[in-house]
Amino acid sequence: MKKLLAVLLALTVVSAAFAGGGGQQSSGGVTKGMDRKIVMGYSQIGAESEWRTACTNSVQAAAKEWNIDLRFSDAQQKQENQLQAIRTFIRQKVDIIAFTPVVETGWEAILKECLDAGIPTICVDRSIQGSDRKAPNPNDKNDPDNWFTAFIGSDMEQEGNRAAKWMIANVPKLLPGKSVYKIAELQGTVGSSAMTGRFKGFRDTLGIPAASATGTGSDGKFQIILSQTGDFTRAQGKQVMEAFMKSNGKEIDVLFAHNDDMGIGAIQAIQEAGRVPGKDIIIIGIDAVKGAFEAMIAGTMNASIECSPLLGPQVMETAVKILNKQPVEKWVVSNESDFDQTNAAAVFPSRQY
Ligand code: GYE
Repeated sequence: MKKLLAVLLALTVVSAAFAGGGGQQSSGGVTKGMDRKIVMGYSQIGAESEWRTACTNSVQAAAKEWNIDLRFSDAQQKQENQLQAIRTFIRQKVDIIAFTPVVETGWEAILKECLDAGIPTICVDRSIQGSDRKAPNPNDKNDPDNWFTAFIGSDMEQEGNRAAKWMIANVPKLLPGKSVYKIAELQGTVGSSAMTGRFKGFRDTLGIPAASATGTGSDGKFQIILSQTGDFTRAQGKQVMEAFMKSNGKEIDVLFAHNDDMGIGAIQAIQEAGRVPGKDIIIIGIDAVKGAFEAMIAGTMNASIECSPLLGPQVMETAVKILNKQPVEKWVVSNESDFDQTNAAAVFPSRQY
């Protein structure tokens, strides 16, 4: 039985490391900007949201475009699968490794293994604990910013700030005549930088201590009454919102969802509980995916804070620079906007994801 399990596990690791395709067969030629074809191991988190699918598509398309041999691995949301995939990449002696850490902690050992093997790493989208993504002291081995070469992605804390700012500017106009607005929050995957950053940024702008799940902002007008994780998925967003509607359905004025997928799932739960999403309960999401635009145009969602998943081209460009020993920014920040019902219809046709 044990042997059988070991064989099965080995098979899953191998297939996990090669799942996803995306140009792993070398089709010859050289990588753009290089004198040879380079191999990139890529550890993606999974396919939990529309955002993630758009990110994966962007990475796979960009690898083709740059003629990079991409070994793409889907971790199905589990850190242990990511660690196994990265170890496989080290064994295969790939030229460079890119990865999105599902949660912030638990990366020191594996990243040091990459350093020891002389394989540079690019951290994509989510960051690791203790990293401020600024140039570290090269002699301080304990500074997490020394464990990877470059970070490419958004400022999650700022996204939380932007969501709160949109709420402060718009909710009193949409729901006039209230002295306190009660907020329910759907958090992303617990312990991921996308969740911790958005959680903190939202509270900072309102003047609520960053460590408290619930609480009232400094001007007394906004109160977070409920906050729970929906793990960034539509299904769980709906489930948790159903529970929120049961316990506090009549009180909730605003839903802040750490991503659009959970907000979209929650729309259904709100309708099923007999309230009108987008009117009785103002919904603010993050990502600005197609589904959110459709909901904004239909009037069921109110705003979405853009977080760009189109990171592929920057990942490939940065990889080539690193391998050519050219200087790269420690943090390549994405360019983003905010959208709501006033501009959704006009912008929708030009959206790429
Ligand atoms: O917002 C969410 C996804 O890490 C920025 O992960 C990403 C987040 C994104 O599942 O939809």
